[in-house]
Amino acid sequence: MEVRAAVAYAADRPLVLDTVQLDGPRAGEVLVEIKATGVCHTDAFTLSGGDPEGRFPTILGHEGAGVVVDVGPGVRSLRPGDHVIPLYTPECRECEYCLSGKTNLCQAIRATQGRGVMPDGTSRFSIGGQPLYHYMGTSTFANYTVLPEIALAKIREDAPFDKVCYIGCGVTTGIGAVIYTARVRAGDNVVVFGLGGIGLNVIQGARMAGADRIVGVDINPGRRAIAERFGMTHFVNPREVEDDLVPYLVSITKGGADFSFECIGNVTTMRQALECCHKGWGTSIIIGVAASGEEIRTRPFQLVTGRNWRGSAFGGARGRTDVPKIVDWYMEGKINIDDLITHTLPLAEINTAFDLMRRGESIRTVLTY
Ligand code: NAD
Ligand code: AHE
Ligand code: ZN
Repeated sequence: MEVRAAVAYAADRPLVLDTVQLDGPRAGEVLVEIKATGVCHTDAFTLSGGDPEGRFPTILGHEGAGVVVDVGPGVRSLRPGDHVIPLYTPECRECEYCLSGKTNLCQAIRATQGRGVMPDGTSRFSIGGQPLYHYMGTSTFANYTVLPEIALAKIREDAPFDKVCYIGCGVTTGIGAVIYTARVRAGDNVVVFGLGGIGLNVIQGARMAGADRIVGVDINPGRRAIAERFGMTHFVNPREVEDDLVPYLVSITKGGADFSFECIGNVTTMRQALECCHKGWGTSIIIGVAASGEEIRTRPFQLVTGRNWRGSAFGGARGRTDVPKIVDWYMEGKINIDDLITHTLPLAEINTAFDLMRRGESIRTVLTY
């Protein structure tokens, strides 16, 4: 079939709205009509050319929501009409990783996903007979896409697509990092570096967990008001701190953070996030994605003296199990998504969505189809 897609033909170039060819679902695959998608910083990161797994030409996008249109042979858990959220971290419930109970990083299709193809090694998208790469197994910047069954969470039908698409990445990544990865407890002190589409969800998760001090760090003063609305108790603009940032954060958190979260993707702030943690037990969680070739540094003594460095992908959430629950939390008013979606635009204005993010003017832009 012919579908409408924003194609990334090359790194660091604007996306081009084009009509592309999409083949139907093969065994174990599902055709989904995408109704809405968020634009995450990771899409911009890959488009910039900084992602070692970035391949072009491709159809980016990984924060979508839509409706099942058709299923391939062998698909049992979904049928046409089901409402779904695509999962860049699938959940097969059969691989060693899923069965371990220790991680959400299902590996069933990770290798082909990283190469921009479906599990059988081919692409469903093409233009003029030339294949286009899939992205993160989702490619939600198209009004129809094909995904493996294990990469779809079935959600309730009364949930609005243009809001719950954000659960496909940012909401789950931020809230999940707090409750699934860190397991923040009531009374903990938390520091959040980067108050964008992810960091504000970390703030929201920390408030839900009953954290005491929730310190937000951002160079954009415009983030203060919204972060306070979501539960931040102290704002720190590093450009306004006269002495070193780390001791300042240690003092605000009464000896150091029980948990810190890096939501920027900058290796300097990753080091600061570790070093502002409490001696003896503080844990820093890296969420931000750093560019190809970057490495983190610290004095090993920071770890010898009891600080811990960890990471979190998709908030540690098991997609098919946890995403429908997070949709319920939204529908029950337990989490706020609406106020983080600062812009809603048609797909045709996708390049504006990237510009708004780069200029720090949006938290999340949602594109509708
Ligand atoms: P965003 O652009 O919306 O937010 C980034 C924020 O960081 C902005 O508010 C910006 O002002 C602030 N910032 C930039 N440089 C800073 C500095 N030096 N000091 C303090 N603040 C600074 O981005 P986002 O969508 O929230 O994504 C954040 C990061 O998380 C990105 O690296 C993205 O790729 C990554 N991410 C990771 C996962 C995961 O599963 N691990 C999921 C989604 C996004
Ligand atoms: N492809 C990059 C890494 C990108 C990355 O870390 N992706 C996160 C999700 S970011 C969503 O906005 C993730 O889930 N990583 C785990 C995984 O298996 O990809 C690279 O460096 O190669
Ligand atoms: Zn994302």
